[in-house]
Amino acid sequence: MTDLTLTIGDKNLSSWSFRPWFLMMQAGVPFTEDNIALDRPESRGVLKEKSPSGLVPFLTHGEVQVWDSLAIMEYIADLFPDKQLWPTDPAARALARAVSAEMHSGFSAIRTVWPMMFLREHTSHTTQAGVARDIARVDELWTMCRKRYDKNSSAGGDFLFGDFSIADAMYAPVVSRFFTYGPVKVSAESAAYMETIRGTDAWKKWRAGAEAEVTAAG
Ligand SMILES: N[C@@H](CCC(=O)N[C@@H](CS)C(=O)NCC(=O)O)C(=O)O
Repeated sequence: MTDLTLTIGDKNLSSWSFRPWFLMMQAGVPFTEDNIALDRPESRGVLKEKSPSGLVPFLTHGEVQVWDSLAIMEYIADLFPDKQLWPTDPAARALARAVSAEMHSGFSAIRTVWPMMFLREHTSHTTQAGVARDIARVDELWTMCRKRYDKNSSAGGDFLFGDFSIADAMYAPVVSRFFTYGPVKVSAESAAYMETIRGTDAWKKWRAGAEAEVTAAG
């Protein structure tokens, strides 16, 4: 198979980049990483020249270029069916897609007011009404999924749908924000889920990469 190259932004900042990188790393999909530093005088020009959408992330696979985090993850799921990156049960898969789509198109208050700053924890912040509403909805979704697909269910596992899936990658940057701007009040199921995500190898590797980038930037 032709090599996959995933182009991403700064690991400390780029929440959209985090999603497909986290998915591919956690699922053991081999890929080459390319980086475009954001928020620099030259960033816009580099993005315009290299990226189909002028944004990161984007995936290059031979002649194929895929932009947009969710489209990239769908493509990876198609390329590697054995990895079962969506739940196999149709009802669970439909719910996982709905939960992922809700993240992709919603939660604008969290995304605007609480930008991802991966390396920071317990940052002083404000919690506006919109943010509180978004937190409550995320908590509701996580709690519902964890209760439905807990260890005693046939899917059995610690992720949103039991086994690791695209839905977990969609919410990984939210987990980061909840640590950065926390402590955020969530259910016991959601709190345990956040620790599951923070305990993954992919999370630890992304964190190490973010630290290295910040150190290199001085
Ligand atoms: N909906 C897109 C959003 C991509 C996006 O907004 N990327 C940001 C970085 S997190 C970006 O490239 N910003 C650069 C800029 O606006 O100049 C996706 O899911 O990939």
